[in-house]
Amino acid sequence: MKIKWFFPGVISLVLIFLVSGGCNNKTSQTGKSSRPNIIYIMSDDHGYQALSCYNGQLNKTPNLDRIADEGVIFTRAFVTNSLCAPSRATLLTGKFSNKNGLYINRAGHNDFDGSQQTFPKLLQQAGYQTAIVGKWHLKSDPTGFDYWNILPGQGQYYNPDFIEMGQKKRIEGYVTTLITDYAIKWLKSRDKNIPFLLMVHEKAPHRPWMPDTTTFNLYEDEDFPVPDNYFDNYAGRRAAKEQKMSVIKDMDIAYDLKMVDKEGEIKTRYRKFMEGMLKRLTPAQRAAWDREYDPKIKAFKKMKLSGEMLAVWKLRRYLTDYLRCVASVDQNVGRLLDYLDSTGLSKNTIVVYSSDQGFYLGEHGYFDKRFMYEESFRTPLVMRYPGFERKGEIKELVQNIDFAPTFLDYAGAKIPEDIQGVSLKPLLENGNSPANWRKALYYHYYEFPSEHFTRRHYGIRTDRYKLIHFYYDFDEWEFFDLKNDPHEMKNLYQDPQYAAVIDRLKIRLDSLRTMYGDTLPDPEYISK
Ligand code: SGN
Ligand code: CA
Repeated sequence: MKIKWFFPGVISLVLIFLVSGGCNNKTSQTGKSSRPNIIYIMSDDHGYQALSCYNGQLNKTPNLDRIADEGVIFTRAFVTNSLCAPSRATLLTGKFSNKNGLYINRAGHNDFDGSQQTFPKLLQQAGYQTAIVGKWHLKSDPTGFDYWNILPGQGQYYNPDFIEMGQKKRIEGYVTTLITDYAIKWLKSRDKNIPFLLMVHEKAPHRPWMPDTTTFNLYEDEDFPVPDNYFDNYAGRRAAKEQKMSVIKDMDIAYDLKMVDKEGEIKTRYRKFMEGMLKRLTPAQRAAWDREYDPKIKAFKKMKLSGEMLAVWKLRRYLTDYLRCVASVDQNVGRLLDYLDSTGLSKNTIVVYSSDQGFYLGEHGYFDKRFMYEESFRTPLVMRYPGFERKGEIKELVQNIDFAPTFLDYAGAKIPEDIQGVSLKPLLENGNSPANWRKALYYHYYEFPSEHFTRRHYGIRTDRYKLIHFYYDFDEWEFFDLKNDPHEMKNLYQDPQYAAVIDRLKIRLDSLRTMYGDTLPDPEYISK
């Protein structure tokens, strides 16, 4: 206002133009913008096997499929470090862990340095209003957001606490619905004259997979298919064998699978944690919960399962809860899409759905993530925007370092040199894929020793091959020919037939490490 009063006429128009971001901005004098809005939705631990648009046989996700049907589906989208906090830091910065400083989840080490450059800050500088609702998991308060309303830590499924701009409050309801309520509320209250970035970060379907009572009718008695490698013997793969994320051995019957019997006869290591979570439920929620689980508990106790029968029961019990959590995510994404359609926002809004990483749904006998094997290295990624020329499947290798530059590119903002990802715009705007797209991906996982005991490792993946180096307390390489062995069961590292391929891959791996600046030994603090 002051500026207008002080500099009348043409000068004030020029100033408004410059203050609002200059030529890149495409903001008209009325304040209306042709730059797209961006809604980035990220779930937590949603494996691509549990979206029907990825030909998943497990469930139906009509609303997530709608994004893919109206837009694009990436079938080779990957993360840099398959763990929550590191993925979030990569998303915000467009950089690998070794550059953004966030390597692991462990308490005390997942404080994101919020003073560094992030894409929401750059969008703000370019004239966007920015907001984030839902899981944050980066310890330090969000920076670069005009509005934030986050879950503390991992958050709770039922009646969760939210921290809204620094104020903590317990809110009654189911987390996925509440996050969507807040997202829509913010969309309604925002300044309608300037473009926005809204990040919607789900808690679901993270462990311990507590479904909403409204989904209890789904997947009852469903005989989910058991993956071919559920009973993997891990021959030739020591790190794959020595983990602690086995459904059979490590999944807790009371905590993970909700067999908290009233008689207290089912005594497990983590039972008390589920008991604690159930205390949060209102009497009505608890009554609905008990109506669902009590008969299951009774039947389970009666069956006295063991061996293979118990193993398969555990997997199906796990999948039922997991997929019910996914169903809530799908329904709530539908609510958000309906809101965008009904307000006309769909016309000028890029909608992205992804996860912080993939997840094992029994493949290799696992739950959890962390490994560079496909199920957790990959992540679902679907996007829609009327401005995309490309439709359908995109097979190019993309990674979560690419989000930041893509969003900046669409906003017409400058992409800083130090961002390590590349904009996906050339893939989305042309009918054909660019010839010079990346041909190999780099990965580095650090959190060991830790909860699921996944060894530190780094590696390279090309269209066809994968080479992984496990290091720290032992030194072992794994090599897979994904064309012949898509489920990564045969480590061919010692196979002389592949010696030349492996030598070449090692050279490419070294050059990726150099390119991404990841040549130093792991930072000292991780070892403590
Ligand atoms: C919790 C889970 C782990 C999970 C990590 C990281 N245990 O610690 O199973 O690997 O989160 O998940 S739980 O008993 O607390 O459920 S991440 O998505 O945040 O990286
Ligand atoms: Ca996660």
